Amino acid sequence: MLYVTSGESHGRALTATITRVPAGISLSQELINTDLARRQAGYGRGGRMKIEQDTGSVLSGVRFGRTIGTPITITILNRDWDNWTDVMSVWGDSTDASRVTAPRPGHADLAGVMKIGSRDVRDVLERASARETAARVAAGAVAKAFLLELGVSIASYVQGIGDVSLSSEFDPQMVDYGVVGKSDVSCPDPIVAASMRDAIDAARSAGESLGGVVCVTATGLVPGVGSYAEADRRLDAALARRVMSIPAIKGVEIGDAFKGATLPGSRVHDEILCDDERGIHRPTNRAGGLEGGMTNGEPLFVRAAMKPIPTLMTPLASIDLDTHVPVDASRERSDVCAVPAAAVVAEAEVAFALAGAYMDKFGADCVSDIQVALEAYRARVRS
Ligand code: EPS
Repeated sequence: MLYVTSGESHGRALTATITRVPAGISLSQELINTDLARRQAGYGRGGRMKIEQDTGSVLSGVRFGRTIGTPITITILNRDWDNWTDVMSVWGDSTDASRVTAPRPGHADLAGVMKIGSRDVRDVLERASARETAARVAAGAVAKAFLLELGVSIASYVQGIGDVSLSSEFDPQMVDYGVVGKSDVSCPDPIVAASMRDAIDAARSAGESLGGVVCVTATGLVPGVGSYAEADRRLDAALARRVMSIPAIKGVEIGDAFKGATLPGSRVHDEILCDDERGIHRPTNRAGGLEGGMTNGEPLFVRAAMKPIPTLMTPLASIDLDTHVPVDASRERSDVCAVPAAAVVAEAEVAFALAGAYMDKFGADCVSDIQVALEAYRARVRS
């Protein structure tokens, strides 16, 4: 299952087209819109989220609530388009007044205008904006719905915002997603969540922005999805590539990778046990559910580090592209912190990585055939 998105941040609409979709996935408007609403929420979001109320309209590929094995196109109209029809006009000529000429350090602005030969940063920033991730989340709802048919659920929480973080001893297997769902910073610990909010308030007052760390989990996985044999089928590689493709994500970790790099092997690897009640099982899950490029049947844990948003209300130094004289980097309305939103986007990317790997192993055309293949595999592994 693959997707492609289109659309500019202040253009008319965003679209996602999802291809290689098996027939028979049960889908609902609610499934799509719930994740879109989760992506919009979160403490630290800016004024844009008060304007938008993202709704995914399905244009193709679904009939009577089920996929029919054809490409699915979903559109999300930008309500803010009404305020940008001049600056973002499809036809006519631009006016100098609408040009942006002071690239923001940390954004795609400078390398982008060099790359495409433009003298207007807006040609770049409109697409480099994380607004595009709304379309990814709509697409991700299809991948998640497919995985649900196979007993796989995906969730996420925020581990850290700025220098406020859950303790390094925090066990991700103990997360109560009920608490996470009620937290406006998506943090499972209410005391840490309060400190995260304080950190966001302080950043806002200082004209600053904050990044953080999110953790995505998938449960209900069978072992052996992915590959130890071929580099491009290793599931850890697919997960890292997909999660890394999210704007502002600068690092990806599977399980306790970075902590494990500092410890001896005996304190890193998860022992293999077996008893009558649980069958083969692991007393710990430091590997984060992946060994040898494959799922091992334990819950998957993927973490991602998000850099602070580059648009700063107290701007860093930049230059004017026309004159090369020093100026403040441009200020656009933006978020102080979008880490809770990034967690929802990361869920979508993890869902696509897993959906692709499941389809490689169990089939690609029809959900009920895939379920039969999965059950036969489960039975063989059990025996
Ligand atoms: C975003 C929409 C944008 C920003 C933000 C993400 O809306 P606007 O530019 O109109 O305020 O709030 O964009 C960025 C973080 C960025 O770096 O461009 C969204 O829908 O998520």
